[in-house]
Amino acid sequence: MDTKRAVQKEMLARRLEEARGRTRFLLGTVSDEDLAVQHDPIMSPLIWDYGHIGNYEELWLLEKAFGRGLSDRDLYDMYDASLHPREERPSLNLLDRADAGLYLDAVRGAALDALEEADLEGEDPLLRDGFVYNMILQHEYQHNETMLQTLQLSGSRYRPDEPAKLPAGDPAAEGEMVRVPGGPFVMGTDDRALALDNERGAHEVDVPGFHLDKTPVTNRAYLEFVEDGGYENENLWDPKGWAWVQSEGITAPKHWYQPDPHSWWTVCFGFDEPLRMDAPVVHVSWFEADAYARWAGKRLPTEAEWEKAASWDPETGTGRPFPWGHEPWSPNKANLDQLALRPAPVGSHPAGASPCGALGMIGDVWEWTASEFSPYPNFQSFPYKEYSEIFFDDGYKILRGGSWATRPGAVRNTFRNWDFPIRRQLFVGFRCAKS
Ligand code: AVJ
Ligand code: FE
Repeated sequence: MDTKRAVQKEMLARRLEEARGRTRFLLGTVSDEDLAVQHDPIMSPLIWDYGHIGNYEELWLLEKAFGRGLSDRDLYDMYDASLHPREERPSLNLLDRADAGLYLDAVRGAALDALEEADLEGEDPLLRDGFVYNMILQHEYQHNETMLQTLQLSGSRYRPDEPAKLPAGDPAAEGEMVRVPGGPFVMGTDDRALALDNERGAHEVDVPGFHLDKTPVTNRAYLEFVEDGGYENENLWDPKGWAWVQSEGITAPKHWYQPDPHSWWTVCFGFDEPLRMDAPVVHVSWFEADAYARWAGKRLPTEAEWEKAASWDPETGTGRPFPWGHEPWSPNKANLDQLALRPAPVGSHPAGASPCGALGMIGDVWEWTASEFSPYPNFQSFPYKEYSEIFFDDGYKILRGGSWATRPGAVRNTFRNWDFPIRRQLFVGFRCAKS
């Protein structure tokens, strides 16, 4: 085996170990009781995520890529997300922490054995360039963020021993807009090693020139909308959004409250704290983002506008994988990787600026866009319809850019996330655009 392939396999093996370390770190903070409870009807019990991470690895890596599954069908069935809606998951006979731990170890041992023999240069598109390994890695990263959403919803106290320190913000960046020049750019990618099916293929899109907020909307700006009666003004809302705020009695972002009529506080992983005015607003629905944008005389950017602002370098006429360029993430470029527990003050990562000068495109908060989750031209489902295809054109809105809770290997300029427009459990905010 040549050295390049040996190094590639060694890197994949290390990443698999590193990912598992994070999964176990997150679960290690949670009591057995909290692991088994369903904290919210839209989330799984954390113990389901744990077993599901192992079963996904078994299904795609051992069974599909190598034809060497270990478990019986009942176990596959139990952890198949498309067979069991979340409300059913607590009543399944799930593996407990100790048994799930043994199961994940058995799968992982077999996965590493298989990696030694894998032909990463052959014709099999699952194995070629390590695609299936990268897919299961990203799956574990994605569930790590889901697990943090569950912990935040649970109200249980969660605080790692050493939270990551965040740099100071730049007050001058708040409220500014940058200009993105008009013209065609290349959206999406043809990459078949890392990219997931919905990011393919690369295609030209002509995006007229527009202005984009330099940073995500802050708590300070959002509070002005709240205090200006934004939640009582029907004219600002999409009709479905208006029906939603009315029926749910929604008057502010999720987790906000007023301990007295003059102050606004929030709950961050079980700890009460005053709102940090210079940080992006988080835990807002698409409907709230859309209403704020109308109030501000702006609109949400389309998905194509977002990607062009994050990636397109007019000087070279090419796209960048990350706003700052081709280099991998480092902590000075963006607030990612889960250990800060919150978005940073806006303007705090100037080294992560995109070519047009937009800040915080990756990290801090996911950003709602105006666009529906739809396939790109020439989309081909791979390796399974349940990753993307079954969700297309079904009322999901696109989110871009990852959050502080996203692992660095799970986000890039082309990455597409999606959820329903009423959802607020995500670490999600937004920024506005103007034609
Ligand atoms: C891409 C985040 C929408 O969590 O629902 C996890 C990813 N797919 N397991 C989700 C996913 C299968 C998915 N999102
Ligand atoms: Fe999953």
